[in-house]
Amino acid sequence: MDVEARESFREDGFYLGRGLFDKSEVDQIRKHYMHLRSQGPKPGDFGGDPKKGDDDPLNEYPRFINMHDWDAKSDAWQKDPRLMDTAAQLLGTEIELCQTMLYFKPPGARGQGLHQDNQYIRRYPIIAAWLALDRCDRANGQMVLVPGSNKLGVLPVQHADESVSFVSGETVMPEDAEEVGIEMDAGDVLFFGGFTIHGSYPNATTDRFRRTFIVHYFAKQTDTLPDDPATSMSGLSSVSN
Ligand SMILES: O=C(O)CCC(=O)C(=O)O
Repeated sequence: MDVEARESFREDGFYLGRGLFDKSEVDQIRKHYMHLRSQGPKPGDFGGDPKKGDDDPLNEYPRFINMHDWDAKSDAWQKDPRLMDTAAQLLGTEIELCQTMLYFKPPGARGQGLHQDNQYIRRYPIIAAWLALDRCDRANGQMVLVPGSNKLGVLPVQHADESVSFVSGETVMPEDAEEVGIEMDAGDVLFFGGFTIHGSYPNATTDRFRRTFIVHYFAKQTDTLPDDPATSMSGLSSVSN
C-alpha cells in the first residue's frame, strides 16, 4: 500500500480503493445475495416499515446483517485480503471481524441518516470496507462522507427524519461540516473509520439498485467509549449499525 493511501485515511478518515474487484466477481456476489434474499426472511433482517407495506421497498429488500454466521460465502468474502489486508494496513494494526452487512437499497428506498459507526459500536478503533456491487452516484443514493470528521471524536446524536432515513438516529452535524458524495463503480471499495461521519440519501431512481457488501473490523486492541446516551444511538435506534 502506498504512503498516500494511509495519509488520506489518516487525514480525511477514508480511502477509496478503485477497481479492487472485477466485474465477474461483483456479478457473482450480487447474484448470490439476490438469491439469498429471494429465499425469504433471514436472522437480523432490518429496514422496512411494516405499516407501509408495498410502499416501502425495504419491506421486500431489508438489509442483511452478520450473514457470515449462516452463509459460508459471506464468511469467505469478509476474509478476502483486498478487504481485510487493506483495512489492516490503513488502520496500521492487526484486525478482527466485527460484523458483515448487505444493503440492497432498491429504487425508491430510504437512505441512512449521517452518523459515525462508533455511535453504534462502542469499541474503537474500527474500520469499514464498503464494496460497491452497483455503480453508485447521487441519483441512487451514493455514500456521503464528511472529510476530516474522523478527528472530532464521538459526536452527539439526534432523531433522524425517517422519511429519508431507514434508521431513527443521526449525528448532530458540526457547524462547518462539508458533505462529499463519493461516486463509485461496481468493484470499488470505500474504507472509512469509526469516527468518520457518513451515510446516504434515498435512492431516487426508478430502475437502479445500490447494493453493497459491507464489513466492519475491530482493531485487535480496542478501547471502549463511555456509556453516554448523548453520543450513542442505542436510545434512538434498534439496529446495531
Ligand atoms: O450504505 C449506506 O447507505 C450506509 C452504510 C453505513 O452506514 C456503513 O457501512 O457503516
